[in-house]
Amino acid sequence: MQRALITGITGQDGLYLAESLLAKGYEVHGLIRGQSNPKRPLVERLVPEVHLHAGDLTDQSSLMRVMAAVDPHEVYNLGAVSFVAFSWENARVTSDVTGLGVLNMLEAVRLHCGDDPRRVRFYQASSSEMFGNVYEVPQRETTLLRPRSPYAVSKAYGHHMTINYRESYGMHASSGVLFNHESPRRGIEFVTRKVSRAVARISMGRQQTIAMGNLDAQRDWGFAGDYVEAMWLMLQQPEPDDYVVATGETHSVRELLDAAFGHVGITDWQPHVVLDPAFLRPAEVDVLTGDASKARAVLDWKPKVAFGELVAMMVEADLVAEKADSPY
Ligand code: NAP
Ligand code: G4F
Repeated sequence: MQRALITGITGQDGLYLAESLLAKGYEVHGLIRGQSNPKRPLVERLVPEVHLHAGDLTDQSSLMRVMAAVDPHEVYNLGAVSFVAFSWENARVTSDVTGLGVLNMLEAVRLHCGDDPRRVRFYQASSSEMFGNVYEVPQRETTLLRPRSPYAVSKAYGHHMTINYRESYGMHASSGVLFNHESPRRGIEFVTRKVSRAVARISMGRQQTIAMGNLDAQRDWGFAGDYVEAMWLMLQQPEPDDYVVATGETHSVRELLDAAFGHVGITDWQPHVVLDPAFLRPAEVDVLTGDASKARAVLDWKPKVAFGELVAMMVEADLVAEKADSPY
């Protein structure tokens, strides 16, 4: 039986990946941090078969202990401080977890592998945010990085460190440069979920307005369930590599508002949206568009859920959750 270890098991992607690997017959292990993690009950309810192990990406010895206990065939490093806006407020913590945490995990894997550097296959959750103030459109694996936030700088460090460990030690270490991917499980701080939840509440009369930042920002938004399949496919390849994972389609935050409010029959959303400078960022990534043709050609991967379906799925899920008074 294949064994996988997932860091970031309590996050959006960790949960989808765990479900996907369990369905493929894997024994799945997850790293969970903190002495009483508030998301533990959620993980235990959604994926009760997952074995949870205490550890933290900033605590090297905890990672080595978990590697020894699990002896995994595959490691998916999804753990991170992942909210870009927060990364300016806690740049050091972001660097420690999202940046140096990758080095800690790579070292734990390398030392566990001993004389056989390919004994464990490693996936690093890199990000399209690394492209930042983009050098070219669309962005592909060879596009130079120009990160614009402490989060993106930390991800760029983890990305290059993953490549360096592959080249230095011959490890099977791959990096997925994933563009924004969303779902009903997305944290409520991210723009898609913030909008889907507010739209559901506004349509039910529970809320009147939503405070927003830059409506002109554009993102290449896909569905998280599709993107975790690409992670798995990368580790099934004979050789490790880096892949862009994206839809190739870009929409503005304004279009997101059109689609979400439109789904509940509100065509004029202006009265419900208040612009609040508190949600503007010190340095913005204006537009991201990915070219996933390499993933298409090598991994035979392509997204299944389109932007309109994704927004509808998220608003529907929030309507159900609000009606049940049990937001996810
Ligand atoms: P998420 O929902 O924010 O999940 C982040 C996970 O990291 C959580 O499980 C969190 O655990 C864990 N974590 C935070 N600090 C940690 C620490 N010190 N030690 C161990 N684990 C820690 O993120 P996501 O959307 O699932 O994304 C998964 C990964 O892909 C992240 O690395 C993210 O940066 C990257 N990524 C995401 C996207 C996207 O659009 N979603 C795109 C590109 C790359 P707690 O619950 O304990 O906080
Ligand atoms: O949803 P966001 O916070 O996601 P962002 O910054 O693109 O980062 C996400 O995707 C990355 C991949 O490219 C991941 F690596 C990262 O971990 C995370 O998952 O913001 C999207 C856009 C931004 O341009 C932001 O300025 O929406 C704009 N925006 C406008 N008003 C807002 C708001 N974002 C948030 N969160 N809240 C607002 O009120």
